[in-house]
Amino acid sequence: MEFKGKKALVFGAGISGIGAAALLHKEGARVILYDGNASLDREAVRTALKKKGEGVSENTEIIAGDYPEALTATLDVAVLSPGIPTDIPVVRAFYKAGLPVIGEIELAYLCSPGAVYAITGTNGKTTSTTLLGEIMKAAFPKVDVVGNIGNPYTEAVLARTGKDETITVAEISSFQLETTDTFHARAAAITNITEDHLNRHHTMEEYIRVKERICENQTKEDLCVLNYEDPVLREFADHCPGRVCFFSSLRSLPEGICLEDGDIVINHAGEKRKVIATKDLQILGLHNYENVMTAVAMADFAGVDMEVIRKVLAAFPGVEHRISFVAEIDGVRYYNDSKGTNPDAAIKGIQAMNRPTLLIGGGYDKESSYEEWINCFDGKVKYFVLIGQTKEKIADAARRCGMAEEKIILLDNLEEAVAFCKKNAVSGDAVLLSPACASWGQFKNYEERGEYFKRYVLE
Ligand code: UMA
Repeated sequence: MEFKGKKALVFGAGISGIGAAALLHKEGARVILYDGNASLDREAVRTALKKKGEGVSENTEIIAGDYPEALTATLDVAVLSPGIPTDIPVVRAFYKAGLPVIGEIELAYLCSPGAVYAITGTNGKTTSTTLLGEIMKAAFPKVDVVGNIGNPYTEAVLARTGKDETITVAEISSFQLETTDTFHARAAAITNITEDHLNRHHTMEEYIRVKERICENQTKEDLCVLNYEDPVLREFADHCPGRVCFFSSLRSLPEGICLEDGDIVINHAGEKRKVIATKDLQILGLHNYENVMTAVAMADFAGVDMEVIRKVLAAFPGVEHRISFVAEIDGVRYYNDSKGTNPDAAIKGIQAMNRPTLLIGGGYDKESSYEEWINCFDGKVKYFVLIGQTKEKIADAARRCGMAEEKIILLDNLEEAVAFCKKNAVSGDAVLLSPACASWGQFKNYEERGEYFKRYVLE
């Protein structure tokens, strides 16, 4: 698709919309940036556009609030931000009028096709994408890590010039996959598919269908990495257009990447290659080993030397605030899982611990129940250190689950909690912040809580 001289509407004035507007300007299109929010901060949008390059703001007309229906007939293309559902009346009217509708990802891809390594899945996609990005950066001169991870693909393409050899590593959400068309991933991965975003996709079938679109346009020359333990994905392998590489954290696979006696290995054509021993990784937990397998399968396909892969894996501290290793002090390892903002996420946190653990929990009350989380402690929790609005509620749940009273420690704040842990942990223990609650009330967000935790640990 050629954009020069075209009149393009960009729907959504968030970070994707700003990137798309700037890229369309660079491609020679006239741009209208539309946002449904009538009280959109136009000044902030203008400032963001200005930062994207000369003439971007001047070339962009901004419309906010009700959509002027007569505009559609004058447009050549509409570009949707990920947050715009494709079934809202305005977008339905675009389709009805025969207007080409593409997403921000498709726009970026059209303007800079090339080697794309794309990862989707309900969970694990940010860690897998970050890790793959690190490996690729260690092996190739130009790599962009883009997409749902928080860095719009269009913005990365904006910085590219002429015939560009940059490799794109992309985290792609189901929202973004609704509006791809020619987007072609040289290697794609689906980490897992469980119930999520049903308010947008309406049914599980539709959510699965959209996720599987990441493999659209692939051929047998391309790689598709799938989780063998996910029944939906195992079935998808039968009609997936790419060459499938399965991974499993629960069994040995004769063909694929898997865990064998604590090692991550690749089995292919009767040959076994050891990637790394899980004890040499800093990130913990089966779900993280799956993230490692996803990234390794894709990097190996890209031809990255196993020594390079191994080196990056051993140094990878994880994604900030997700069971990430902070420091080892006097033989005690400290982990920050501030992103564990609900019991389900916190279950992953404690399951990832392989040492006696002093667990810091509690925070803002979202009216969750905590028994399932506590029942996963598996005898590992030496002290259960509780803070925040929910501390009494969690303590009661712990008592109901049979936890001994002397293990339950109620304190006022995170600083006191870390001080208690430092005083009472012994060499060989772990200290884990994994609150199972939101941070609000004591902190702005989970990032801030995680930053304070690190500061108190390192002080
Ligand atoms: N808007 C409308 N009408 C609507 C919906 C939104 O006009 O019906 C407008 C809003 O008023 C707002 C703008 O659209 O001004 C926001 O656009 P957006 O929601 O697409 O957000 P962006 O800031 O462009 O960020 C998007 C992704 N957001 C969503 O998918 C909701 C970011 O993923 C992504 O990092 C970014 O593009 C760069 O690619 C966030 C996310 O929550 C992190 N993703 C979901 C997830 O991970 O679960 C899918």
